[in-house]
Amino acid sequence: MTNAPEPSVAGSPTYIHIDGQDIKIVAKMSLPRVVVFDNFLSLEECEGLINGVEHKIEQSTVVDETLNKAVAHSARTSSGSYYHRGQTELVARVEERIAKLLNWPVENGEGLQVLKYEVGQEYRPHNDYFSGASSSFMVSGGQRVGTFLMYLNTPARGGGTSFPDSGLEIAPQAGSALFFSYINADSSSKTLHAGTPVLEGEKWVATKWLRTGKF
Ligand code: PD2
Ligand code: ZN
Repeated sequence: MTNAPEPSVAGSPTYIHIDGQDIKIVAKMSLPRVVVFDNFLSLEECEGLINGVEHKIEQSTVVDETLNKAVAHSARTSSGSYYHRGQTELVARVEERIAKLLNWPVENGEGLQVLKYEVGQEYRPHNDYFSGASSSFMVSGGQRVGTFLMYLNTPARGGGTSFPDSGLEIAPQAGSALFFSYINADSSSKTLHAGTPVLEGEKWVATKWLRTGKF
């Protein structure tokens, strides 16, 4: 293991095979550090992750580091829910696949967050790392160093994940996944990003945040 999550894409393989899943490497970028994958999840796995939380989704929150708690905010209009790490056989299998793909221990990952966006809903530009060195969110696991975002369905229009500093936008496609990392946890990582508004249909994603230490 290295000191940062990173897929083994040196040498430009077109596929990475993990436990019977042929994961396609679609695109990579060095700054921001971004790698896009297709066929990370099967369609059955996408449906399973949605079905497991659909009955209990609630208005999403954002981290307020001043109040030291998660609060509702107009910048994030989606709804969502969480899985604890290893909560179901499916969740454990997906987490194991992420750990192998990114060469990063399962124990250094937060539980999976699942988000649902309806037409007009979005997640405005933000960073996933914590800005305050003394944030209470860092007591367990330390700083976030990477994000692995899995697209669970394909909205008809809109709902891409954009990186405004570089003009990059990833289109959501069921089963595909976006990895980006920010080892320095500051703006030099160029990982400011947004979930653009869904224009038609709905969008479901699952996010795994990766920490420096055991979470
Ligand atoms: O749903 C997205 O595309 C998105 C965009 C930005 C999700 C997140 N951030 C996140 O979960 O942090
Ligand atoms: Zn984010």
